[in-house]
Amino acid sequence: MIGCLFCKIVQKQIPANIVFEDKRVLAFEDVTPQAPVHILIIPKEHIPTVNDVTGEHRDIIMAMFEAAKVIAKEKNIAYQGYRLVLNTNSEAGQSVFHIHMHLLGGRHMAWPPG
Ligand code: DGP
Repeated sequence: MIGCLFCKIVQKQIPANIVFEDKRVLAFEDVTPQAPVHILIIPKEHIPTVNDVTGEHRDIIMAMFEAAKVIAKEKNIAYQGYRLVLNTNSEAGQSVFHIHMHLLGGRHMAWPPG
C-alpha cells in the first residue's frame, strides 16, 4: 500500500536488518528494541490491523507463527521463552497500521504488560 512504512520495508525501499524471509512473510529487527531479542514479523501483504484478518489470510497467519518458531530457535530463546504481541489500534499502542507480530525475548517478561 502506498505510504505504508512496512510495505516499503517489504519492497526494500527502506532498509531493515532482515532476519527471515519467505514468500509470505518478512521479519526484521525492531528499530527501538524493548528486549535483547525484538523482531517484527510481518505479512508481505498489507493488512492494516488484526480486525482486518479473514479466513483468506489463514496461510499468512500460519506463516507468521512458523516464522516466529524458526526465529526463536535461531536466537536460542525457544526453550527459555519469548512473547508474541500484536498491538491492535490506539489503546493497545499500534503505531504502524500493517499488522506485525512483536517477538520479544532474551529477558524475563513481566505480567501484566504495561
Ligand atoms: P506498534 O507500536 O505495535 O505499532 O509497533 C511498531 C514498531 O515498529 C515499534 O516497536 C517500532 C517499529 N518501527 C517503527 N518504524 C520502524 C522502522 O522504520 N524500522 C524498523 N525496523 N522498525 C520500526
